[in-house]
Amino acid sequence: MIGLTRLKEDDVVEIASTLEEYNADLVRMTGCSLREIAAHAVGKVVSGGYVQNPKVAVIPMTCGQGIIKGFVESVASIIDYLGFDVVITNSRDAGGVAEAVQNSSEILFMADDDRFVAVNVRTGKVSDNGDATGKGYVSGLELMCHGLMRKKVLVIGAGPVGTGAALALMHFGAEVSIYDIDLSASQRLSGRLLKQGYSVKIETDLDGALGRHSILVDACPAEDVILLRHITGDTRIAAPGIPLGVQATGVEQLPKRLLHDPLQIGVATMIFDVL
Ligand code: PYL
Repeated sequence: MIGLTRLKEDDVVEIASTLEEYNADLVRMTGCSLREIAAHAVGKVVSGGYVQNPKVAVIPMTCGQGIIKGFVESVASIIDYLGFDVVITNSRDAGGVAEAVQNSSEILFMADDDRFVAVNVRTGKVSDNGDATGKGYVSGLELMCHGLMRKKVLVIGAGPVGTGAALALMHFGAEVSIYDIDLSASQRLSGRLLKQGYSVKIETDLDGALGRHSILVDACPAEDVILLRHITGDTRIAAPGIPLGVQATGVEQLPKRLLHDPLQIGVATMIFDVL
């Protein structure tokens, strides 16, 4: 599997300080807050407070390519913004896990180079960032489009995020087409969905497919795949992919119709996934 795009310090450095502004953007684009989008993604109703307010710990992991400066701080800031009691452990790796459990944290967040997970140590529930990001972005897209029932949606990228998005789109009743630069990846995803009773159309010509779809999920790690000429007045884009796949001149055409962030929607959906 192609590894996840590894975030850089520049991708996360401004997250904590712009959460309020980003949340206002989400409300403008979808009518809902980050918290409401995440809860909608996992089918949970959001009350003002939470019946249970679990303690959350975010654990730095030094394995593989190691720490990303600002990563755990950004994750913790999103969780704090959503109203949860969150700490970053002083220890890292196994020591961090031990510290979190010993300080009675119920939900642990940690990421190595291959997986970013949230685990609920009380219930055993696990949420993977790829799947949660796909679900969370589709939730925002569904709100932005005022429903996706029987609407054609093109998913670009059949990796973990694209897979989570395709499953969520099926849940919302959309007609899903999938494109991946690796045809076998599209075929694997199509086969997996067929086993769950869903059929997706496989696209092999991205340019043609972009000409035939106005609702898009950019779940691939490439730049400039969605060009200005592909964008119309009806275009709506959920773009979890890092870096952003929409050409810069196209972004200007989409002030309120493009969802894109490096971590916020994914992390918010993860915590609601394991509550
Ligand atoms: C979770 C992100 C979303 C996109 N790519 C994923 C990524 O960058 N993964 C690597 C995360 C490494 C974190 C490092 C730390 O600071 O704890 N181990």
